[in-house]
This record gives sequence, structure tokens and C-alpha cells, in this order.
Amino acid sequence: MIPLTMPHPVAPHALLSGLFRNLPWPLPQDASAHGPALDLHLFLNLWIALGLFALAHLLLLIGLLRRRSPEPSEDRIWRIEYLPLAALALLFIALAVQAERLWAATRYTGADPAALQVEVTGMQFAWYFRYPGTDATFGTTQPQLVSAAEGNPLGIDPSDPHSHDDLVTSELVLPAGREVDLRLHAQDVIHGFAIPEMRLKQNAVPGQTIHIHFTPTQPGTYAILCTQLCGLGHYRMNANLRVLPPADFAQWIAEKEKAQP
Ligand SMILES: [Cu+2]
Repeated sequence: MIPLTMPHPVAPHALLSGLFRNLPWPLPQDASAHGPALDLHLFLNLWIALGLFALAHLLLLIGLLRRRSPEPSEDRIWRIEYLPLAALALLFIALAVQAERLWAATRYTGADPAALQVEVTGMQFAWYFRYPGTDATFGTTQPQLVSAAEGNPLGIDPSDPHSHDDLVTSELVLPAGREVDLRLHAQDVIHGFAIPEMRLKQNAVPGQTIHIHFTPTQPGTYAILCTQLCGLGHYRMNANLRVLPPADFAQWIAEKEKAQP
């Protein structure tokens, strides 16, 4: 007897995404949970623009070659002008709404409360990353305490008990498969925090704390870039993101905490 099994339902989104992924495409590797939906949206926009470009030129050619009717009826104007215009407007509104939703998914909708908290600070010309430590609370910082020469590039206030277990690193290390909530700061001018493989790009602005959250999925080492021309050393303002399997990450952070003075 043949067992009756229902085929697993495939979402149209996943199907399209798989289809496009097999096409030659010069985007970097996609290593975050939200990346495939962004890539798919980019593909849809490009293919729709390409299709409309071809269609518009075809219609222009037909218009040039066909004899014009003397008095187009109201009905005909609706059919060839107003209805296609309304359809186009609906299409672009739908694309814009979807783009807004994708943008909001990493920014305006808050991160999961269990997300790993990491503070990212951009300054001429380096990135620093701070983990809150076992108390899960960042210590306060004071601008007058900022001194890279004295080993305190972020100006962490040692009199705040929350600051004692804060861990400051020059590379961003994250566990794969866990959401991370980044809070971006800039100490001097605007810097652009970007990790192409994580499909992340967000300005860090002096005086503001900007949250962006995402889930890295593939262990590996990825380049963190600055995408704002922030001064003469802008070209060398980069760092590494290392995504580790969760057990390796736990070991890494435990070793770092132990090595704290
Ligand atoms: Cu910069």
C-alpha cells in the first residue's frame, strides 16, 4: 500500500527565493536570518523594472507604427490609460510597503528581550564593541574619561559597579543562531556601520543611540566596514565580525571575562 503523505506546503516566498538564488548574481554571501527576504525584494524590484522598461518601449513602438484613431472613446481611454496607471500605482505601493516592512523588521520593531546586547562605538578611525558582562547592564560612560592611550577608549566610568564586568573588544564576536541587539554610537563624526554578508548598513550618529537587531546564521569571519567618508583614515576604519557556534562563543566570552583585570 502506498502511504498517503501530504507534500510539505512551500511558501511562494521561499520558492521564489530558491529560484533566484540559483541565478548568477554578484551579491556577497547571505549569512543572516533577514537577508534572504531583502535579496528577494531586490530581485523583484530589478525584474519588475526590467519588465516595465521593455513593455514601455514596446508600447512606444506600437504607438509609432499604428495609425491613430480620430476620436478615442471614453471607454478606450479608460482601458489603455487609466486602468494601467492604476495597476502600476498599486504595484509600486505594494513594493514600497514591503520595503518599509523589511526595513522596520531590523529597526523599528524591538529585538527579542533575550537578544544578546552589544554596544558598537565608531570613532576616527576604529570600531569598539562592548558586552555588558554577567550583570547584563552596561556601565555608564563619561566623555571626559575617554582616553585610548590609558586603555579606556569609550570613557567607561570605573566608579559605576555595572562597569566592572563590561568587556571591550576591537572585534565583534557573536554566536550563530541567536538574535543580537546592537546599539550604535559615534564619538566624533557620523560613521557608517556596514556588514555586507549580514545585509546590514546603518549610520552611527554622535549624540544618538541607534538600535539595529539581526540574527547571524552562518559561522565565519566577515568584514565590518565604515561607509561614511569620516576623515583621512576612513579607508582603514574596518574590523572583523566572527560568528561562532554557540558553545564556542560561550567559551570565548568566559575566557575574556576571566582575563579582565
Ligand atoms: Cu568612519
